Amino acid sequence: MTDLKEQLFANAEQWGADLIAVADTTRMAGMETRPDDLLNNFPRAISIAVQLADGIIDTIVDTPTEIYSQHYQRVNALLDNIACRVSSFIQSNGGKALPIPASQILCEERFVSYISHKAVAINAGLGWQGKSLLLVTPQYGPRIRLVTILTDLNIAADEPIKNRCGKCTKCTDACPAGAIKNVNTELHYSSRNEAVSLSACVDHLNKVSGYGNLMPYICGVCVASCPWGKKKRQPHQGTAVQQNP
Ligand code: B12
Ligand code: SF4
Ligand code: SF4
Repeated sequence: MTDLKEQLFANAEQWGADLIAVADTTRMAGMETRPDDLLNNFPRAISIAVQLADGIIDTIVDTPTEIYSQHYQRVNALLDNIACRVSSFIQSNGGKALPIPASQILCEERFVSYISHKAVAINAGLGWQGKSLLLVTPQYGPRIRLVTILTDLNIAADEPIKNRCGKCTKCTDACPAGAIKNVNTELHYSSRNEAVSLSACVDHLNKVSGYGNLMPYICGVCVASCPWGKKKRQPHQGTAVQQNP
């Protein structure tokens, strides 16, 4: 009989996931969530990534583009769709599921959501937290968007992977707001401001987005500049879904 985790991963891939892995939520104890007890009764968090189209990301040189804004919305919708289907699968197999929206800002003073998708992805080993604060994956660099499904399903957790930023300064050099501080981390920063001046980033986003056909709070320069996202894609080998050994 196929293992439940394998079945879930294969289904998620069919529904549009490019990367998927499972985090042990006890590793995230003490992390800020809304509400505080969000992770109680959810020992696992499934992290899913959908890759962004290179043709779109390459239109971003130093400012967000209208076509990026559209793509951003479509990929968020796809992620929310996959998360709903994964939740139904979990519940049909006797588990409880809580899908976290791909992109919902709950407080525009502190800029937080229910839980950080990046923190879940780091702890599940989908990638590492780059100097830009973004989740950088070996396969697509930061050219992905993320979603999370919390669950009590009894599935094995995956392991975090090592940071591979090294001496690279590309995102620091490219950021039009001078917000990225070129500080590295082994697993994750203790606070966002350790790596990025959040106020400089937000001020810049307020200048360049949120009018005309541009969604608020988009920029994408740090996403576009990372060399890990510019590597030639490997041909699809039958499974694009990552499962750590
Ligand atoms: C609010 C928000 C913003 C705010 C604040 C950004 C920020 N860095 O937090 C603003 C508007 C500025 C913003 C900007 C951007 N955003 Co934004 N944003 C979000 C949103 C909705 C919530 C983030 C949140 O709650 N942060 C709270 C803080 C506390 O968490 P954090 O920095 O993510 O993680 C910290 C801790 O959790 C800690 N951590 C990790 N593990 C552990 C374990 C323990 C025990 C502890 C204590 C801590 C810890 O590590 C981090 C410390 O820095 C998420 C979606 C989501 N739900 O995650 C998208 C998200 C982070 N944004 C995203 C993107 C792409 C962007 C932009 C590039 C804009 C754009 N789309 O063009 C910029 C990038 C700015 C940057 N360099 O960070 C993507 C990131 C994808 C990726 N590859 O990483 C996300 C995940 C959306 C998605 N569905 O994919 N964003
Ligand atoms: S989103 Fe733009 S302003 Fe903010 S850190 Fe990235 S490149 Fe800099
Ligand atoms: S551009 Fe370089 S330093 Fe920045 S996240 Fe990518 S690899 Fe890390």
